[in-house]
Amino acid sequence: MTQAGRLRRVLAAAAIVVSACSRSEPAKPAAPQSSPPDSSTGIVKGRVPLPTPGATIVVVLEPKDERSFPPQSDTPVMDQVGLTFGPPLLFVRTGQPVEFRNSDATLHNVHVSNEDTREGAFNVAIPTDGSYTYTFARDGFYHVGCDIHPAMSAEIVSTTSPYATVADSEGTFELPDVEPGAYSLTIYASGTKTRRDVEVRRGTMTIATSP
Ligand SMILES: [Cu+2]
Repeated sequence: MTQAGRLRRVLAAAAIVVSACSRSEPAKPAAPQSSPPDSSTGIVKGRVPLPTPGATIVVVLEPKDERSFPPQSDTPVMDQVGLTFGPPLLFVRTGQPVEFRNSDATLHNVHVSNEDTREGAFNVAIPTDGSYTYTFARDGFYHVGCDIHPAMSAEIVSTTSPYATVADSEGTFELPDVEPGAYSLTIYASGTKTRRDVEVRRGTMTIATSP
């Protein structure tokens, strides 16, 4: 191994030790690693162990204090194309409109119910090229189905907070542009819910998560 190669290896090992230590201590102001899109906000990253391969893990960051967020600039859309709902998982904001479309040459309906309470949100038929706009009144996970084609299904996650995302196939997630402050981070994985407090600061922070 070359001198430079050895040095790189030592530095990499040191970086691992530093990051391991910083998890158990109060976070120190981190050296800027990369420039966030807006330097007054934070980027919250983390990795969640996948309970099963391909499991859907939803991560939601909610402020501890009462805060109002600007409305969405674009209306989220759930379409029906080729006897399939798309996207299979849609994030929407509670209290803001969502558009449901039918781009198929066949009649569909959209039947939405709360996954926890089983309470129906709405059930409407949507003809070809038609659309229906609905505003979710409560945060939650919603199941989307079409009674005419029982194989069609999708999920909607409605949150008041704009900071919600889904982890990738490795369990990695990233929430950009987070206003600094005290938050509660909730991880939904295969029917389980874990919650922890997070103090978001400017720059990039990595959350250590346990199974
Ligand atoms: Cu259908």
